Amino acid sequence: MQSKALYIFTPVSSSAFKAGYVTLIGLPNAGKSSLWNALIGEKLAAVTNKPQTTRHRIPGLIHGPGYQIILSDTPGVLDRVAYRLQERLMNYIYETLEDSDLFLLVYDASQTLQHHKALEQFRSHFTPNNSLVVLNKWDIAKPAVEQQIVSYWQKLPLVKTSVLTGLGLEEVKSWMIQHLPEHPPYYDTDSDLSTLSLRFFVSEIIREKIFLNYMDEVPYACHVEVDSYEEKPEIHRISATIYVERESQKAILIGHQGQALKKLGIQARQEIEALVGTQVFLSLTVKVAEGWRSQDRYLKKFGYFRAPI
Ligand SMILES: Nc1nc2c(ncn2[C@@H]2O[C@H](COP(=O)(O)OP(=O)(O)OP(=O)(O)O)[C@@H](O)[C@H]2O)c(=O)[nH]1
Ligand SMILES: [Mg+2]
Repeated sequence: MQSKALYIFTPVSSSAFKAGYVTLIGLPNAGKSSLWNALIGEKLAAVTNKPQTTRHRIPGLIHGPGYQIILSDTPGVLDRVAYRLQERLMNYIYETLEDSDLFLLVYDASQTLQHHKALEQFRSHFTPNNSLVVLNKWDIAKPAVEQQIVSYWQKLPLVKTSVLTGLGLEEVKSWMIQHLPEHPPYYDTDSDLSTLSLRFFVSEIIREKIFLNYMDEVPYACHVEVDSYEEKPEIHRISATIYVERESQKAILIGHQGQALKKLGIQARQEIEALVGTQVFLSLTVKVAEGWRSQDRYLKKFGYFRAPI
């Protein structure tokens, strides 16, 4: 018992320390980003009711006595890609399949298994030692889904979760800690919640508000770049550009007499202020980058050929 207490309260030797890369993987809209935020303990990743909200691999850090988890959120798995951007998003998933220690296979329990076939392509990567099936949205689950998923995955352990009620989140965390490999920490144990920059998360807040405010294809045609970020103790001055694919989308984004863009700006500013804890001045510009989702030159410029910083 004594040695266990010692293990918890003193810096552990590198051989006893557990650290590893855990990836949330699942179909669009399953609740991966919601789970990521809940497990990290801060709302940083964009969450919306529209599929394909997440467009990057987003690493978050969870530290505790003797362990460090690098938890990656990922874009939803697609069974078919329609344009070049989606191809790049799937690449983030292939990357995690190669370099992750553990996987959380996230299912939307309010959908039938039929809906989940896209994960089939990666089936051979998931074993009882490295994967946990997470049956999320249990608060609105279809009763038959549990049995379907249990018989589909057979030997994989399964936890029912609800981000809304908190059900199962501690179990998911315990499973991760238990299954992490012994490894020294990859990052300082007092480092921030993510290895990505505040600029990245600010652009994600703006993009999330676009997803929440606009219909149909418009959110999918938007990319957000933070052009400048000036940080003073009393105010953060941020200027960002929203790129769209066509002039008609620019008009929709701006709205009659600029009202739609103004509303978007207010919502984004309020959430950024809550995140940084100080006053924010946010200036938004809309530009057209003709057909950017299908063109490598734009995708490179917008960072879809590398990890975000
Ligand atoms: N009822 C309920 N809704 C949830 C739960 N978890 C997430 N949601 C909702 O499900 C929707 C999708 O959540 P996200 O976290 O954006 O899903 P995602 O898997 O990251 O989606 P993509 O990024 O598009 O792949 C949002 O409207 C969430 O509020 C849950 O446990 N219960
Ligand atoms: Mg997401």
